[in-house]
Amino acid sequence: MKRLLALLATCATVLGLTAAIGPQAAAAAGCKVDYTVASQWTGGFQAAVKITNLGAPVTGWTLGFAMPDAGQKIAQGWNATWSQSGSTVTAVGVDWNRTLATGAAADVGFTGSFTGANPKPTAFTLNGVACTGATEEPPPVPADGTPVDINGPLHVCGVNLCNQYNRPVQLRGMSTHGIQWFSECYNAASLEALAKDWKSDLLRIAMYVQEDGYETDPAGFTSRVNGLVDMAEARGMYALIDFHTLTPGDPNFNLARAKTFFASVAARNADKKNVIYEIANEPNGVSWSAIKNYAEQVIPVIRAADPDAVVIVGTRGWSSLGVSDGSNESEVVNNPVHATNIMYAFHFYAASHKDNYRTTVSRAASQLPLFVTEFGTVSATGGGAMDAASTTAWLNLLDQLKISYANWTYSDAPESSAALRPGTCAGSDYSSSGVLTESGALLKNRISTPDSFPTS
Ligand code: IDC
Repeated sequence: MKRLLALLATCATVLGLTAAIGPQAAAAAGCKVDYTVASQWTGGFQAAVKITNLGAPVTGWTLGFAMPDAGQKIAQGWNATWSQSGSTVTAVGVDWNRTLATGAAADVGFTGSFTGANPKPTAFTLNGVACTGATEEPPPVPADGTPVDINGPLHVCGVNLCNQYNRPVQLRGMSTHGIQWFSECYNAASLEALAKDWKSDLLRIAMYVQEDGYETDPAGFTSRVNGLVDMAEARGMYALIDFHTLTPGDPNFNLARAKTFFASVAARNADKKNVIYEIANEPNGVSWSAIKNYAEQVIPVIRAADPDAVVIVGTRGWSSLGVSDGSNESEVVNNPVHATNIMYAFHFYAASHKDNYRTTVSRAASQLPLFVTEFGTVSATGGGAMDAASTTAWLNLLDQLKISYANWTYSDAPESSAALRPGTCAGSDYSSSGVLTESGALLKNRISTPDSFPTS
């Protein structure tokens, strides 16, 4: 035993030195250590030590603790490079466990000798930080109340959407289909399910202008939009009023209609906390300067009636920031709309728009306030197979960047982008899992997780 301990002491010095000059490990804030005496015999014992990283990921770690009794000595350790100096014990992660993601654990252990009662060590450090078993930041406690109760009126702060505490928030929700076609899908039961079961933060109200939409009955469509704003408000959801221009792609074609419509809805809803205006769904076949010109005529009309609401401007190439037309966000960055409290729309369809679009959004998000007012889990036709992997990559990116989104569509349209199975809106059940399509199930799963809205 003496020889073994002497050998260990020599190794400890060498290994201790190696650790000191080795690559610097990032500090782990937040860790938990479970120390168990797995077995014990006369004068000897075996300990199992589980180290859980509750902080940021680390690419190297050093565990430190003190043996509580002078007679306790480590003999042989595994899964770490162990050393002991007096009562101070150090274990350094080895190749196969030195990288610990948040929440990941390393199991290490050793055999040792003892002379007294063999008490267990109680205080541990990981990369110098005390392991209290607490995470780096306590997980967000969902605040009570609806999204609108908690966040109040919204505004743009830097590149983010901010709440009444001037803190960035991400809204996650659903878009209607064209309300001229699917009005039976938007009723008390369906909106109740969206607010309570889906925990949706917002409802986008897609009011087509053409295709039997607004242009056929301006007063009727204006009143239907207002009715849906009220239904969303009553359930604590934000309402995104979408002037759903699509064909023709030049929003200036509808400039006069836009001015009439927005003057009316902005005056009527000016005192509400929950309204956001989206002035042109998807400009296409038109230059950014023409879109900007349209925005600079419509925004003052809204501001005259409702000075503080957030306004979202569509972008070139079907709201792709120009990417679908071979351009990119620089045309907007270099020539932004002259207005405050505005954001820019970005749309994607996960099966059609992938890495190059994601790269653009990642880059643009540090320069432009972005809002994904529409996206699909399928192809840009609104049909075809759902691309779960691309959808997940997109939603993870949007979560990370705190970019708000609305999914196309909360409807029972006979196309794979719809969240509800055909026939759902003829019935009264919007809550059971049986009414969901594959896309609906994925989205409900994603949207219904707790929001982390800051409240101070
Ligand atoms: C699609 C609908 C489809 C409808 C078509 C034409 O899903 O039922 O027949 O519009 O009105 C968009 C548009 C959105 C499209 C959607 C899917 O904003 O109106 O809806 N899409 O094609 N941009 C990219 C895809």
